[in-house]
Amino acid sequence: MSTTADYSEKIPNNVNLHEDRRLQRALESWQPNFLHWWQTMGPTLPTQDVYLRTAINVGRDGWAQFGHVAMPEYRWGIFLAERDPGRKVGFGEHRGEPVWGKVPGEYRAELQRLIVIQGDTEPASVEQQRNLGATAPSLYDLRNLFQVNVEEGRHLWAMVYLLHAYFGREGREEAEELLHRNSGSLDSPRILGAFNEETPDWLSFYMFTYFTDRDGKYQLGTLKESAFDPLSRTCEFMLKEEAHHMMVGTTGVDRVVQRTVEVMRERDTDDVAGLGAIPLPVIQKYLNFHYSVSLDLFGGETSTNVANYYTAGLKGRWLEDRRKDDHKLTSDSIMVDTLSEDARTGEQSIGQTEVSALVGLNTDLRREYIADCQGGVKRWNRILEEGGVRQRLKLPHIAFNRKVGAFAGVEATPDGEILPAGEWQRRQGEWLPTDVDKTYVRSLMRPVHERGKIAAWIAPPRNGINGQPFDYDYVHLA
Ligand code: BYC
Repeated sequence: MSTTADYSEKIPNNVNLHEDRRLQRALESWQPNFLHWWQTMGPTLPTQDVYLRTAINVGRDGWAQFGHVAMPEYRWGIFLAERDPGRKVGFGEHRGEPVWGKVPGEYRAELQRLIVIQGDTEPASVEQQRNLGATAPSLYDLRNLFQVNVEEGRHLWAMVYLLHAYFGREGREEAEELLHRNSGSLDSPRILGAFNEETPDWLSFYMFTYFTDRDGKYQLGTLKESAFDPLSRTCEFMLKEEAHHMMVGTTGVDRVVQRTVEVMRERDTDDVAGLGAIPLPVIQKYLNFHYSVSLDLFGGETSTNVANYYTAGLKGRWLEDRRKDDHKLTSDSIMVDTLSEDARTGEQSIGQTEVSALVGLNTDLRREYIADCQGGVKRWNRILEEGGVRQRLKLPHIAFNRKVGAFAGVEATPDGEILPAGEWQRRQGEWLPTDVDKTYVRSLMRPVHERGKIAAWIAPPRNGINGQPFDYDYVHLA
């Protein structure tokens, strides 16, 4: 493997694709299907070119180049992080053994499933965001949207490479299916719930890139630990690109909050609806929605799937090598959130219960994620505080609006109070965006496609991209 990508090839790669003609041919025959998918399901706004980052190298210094690119000609490629020849399995029953360069027969089905689920999310997000270009608040934001989109496309390539290279005919069939399932489709929806939701406006986009892309960060972090070395190295490189997606979400919400604070101060009112900014209670409702659907992406609080993945060495923990235990967890336990029912009164309450650490691994990962999400809320609240505003944003309770896991069967408030079904129906508009809220947010979504200009509902960014100023010509529209 070389660290620099070979761009003379039809498919840029650093995996010596030319040495395996069969694989190269198979991927080259998938390529037009991918491009067809991009043209029909990808960004709808016509552009001439976009100032994009393209991965060129996986080495430590300088891994990407920037330049104006016509999007359909973007060089989607296959990049794996450098191989560590001495790498050993870090956890589970194979701990200490050399990592695997091929898929062990006994773990084939599980590995394929994990790769397909991961692969399915990438094109799904592009589909969800396809119409946002038409309402971008600035050329800077438009460029960031497209950067996220092309990189999610590349992440699809990353998973398709693994399917083609290591899973034979079944892998090739799964790669086709990744282009056939579509976000929100009634007949063949995307696999995970959050990826069938709409991203109809830019507040949703920033919340999605903050909360849902962050699930991606944590899931990729656990797959990076995998004993299946090609998966590990693929995820390691994807995480590099993912950092920009996090930045788009974090600073996007920053800028919305910032602008709301400015308008609240200028007009000396909490009620900024009608004044062109997004009211804090609406921001809170969007946050509640995106956070709760993203919590679902971690699976159930307890899961035998995840216990098996860990024991087999397929999927580790977040920062596995920093954990101070035996990395096998066969005799450890963990407290997980649970719903219990009073045998006498039938009353339900939220509590905790002790389970084997292995079956509680989804909870372990979700906790790492929640702690990270608190960081965003803290910084948004700092903006409120510095702006002299007394309201604060917060993460809703873990049981709020859940469709997967222990709390799927109950309705709880953002404070964790369990509600009778009728009351939830009546009150959910206090906590989740209503049609009125969504219509208001959408009414603000008018395109600002002029260089150096920005929509009134969001503050400009502090920094441009790659050292360029905010008023740079990031996108040339068609
Ligand atoms: N929706 O045993 P359980 C990203 C199913 S995001 C629908 O608790 P497990 C990105 C589950 O499949 C990261 N179904 O689940 C972000 C199982 O079905 P079966 C994506 C769900 O396996 C933004 C059953 O319920 N990567 O990269 O422990 C933009 C019982 O569940 C859901 C991954 O997720 C759901 N939310 O954990 C672009 C990594 N949750 O077996 C990209 C790979 C669960 O009974 N996936 N189910 O038929 C995994 O690690 C695991 O499969 C999951 C689920 C964490 C998803």
